[in-house]
Amino acid sequence: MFRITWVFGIIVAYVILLTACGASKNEEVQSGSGEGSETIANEVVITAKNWEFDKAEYRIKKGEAVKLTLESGSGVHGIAFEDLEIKELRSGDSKVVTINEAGTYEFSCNIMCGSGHANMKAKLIVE
Ligand SMILES: [Cu+2]
Repeated sequence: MFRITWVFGIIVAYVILLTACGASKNEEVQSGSGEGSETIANEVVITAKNWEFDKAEYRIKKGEAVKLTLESGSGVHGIAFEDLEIKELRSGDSKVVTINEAGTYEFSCNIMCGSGHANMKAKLIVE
């Protein structure tokens, strides 16, 4: 009998702990790539052309939903991030992302677009 009470006590404590953590974390985690339901605070338009991006650095705030759009100035390009889930964003594509960790995320063109392809790199700075 003592043992059952003890186990039950642990379960109750665990559930309370889970609920407490879940409530505070939820807001951050929820904002993934959902569309429509959340307000998009920011939009970042990355313009790719032969053979560079319009900026070397793009800045966003951590924890905020940002719509990333890739546009093409000339040529056919795409972008992929090394350290993010975004592995394929093509010209005309948009993706809503929320990055909760500050840092510098490098991306590069992921379509073999010609002689300057290897130079097509830029950074997304999350602060
Ligand atoms: Cu390329």
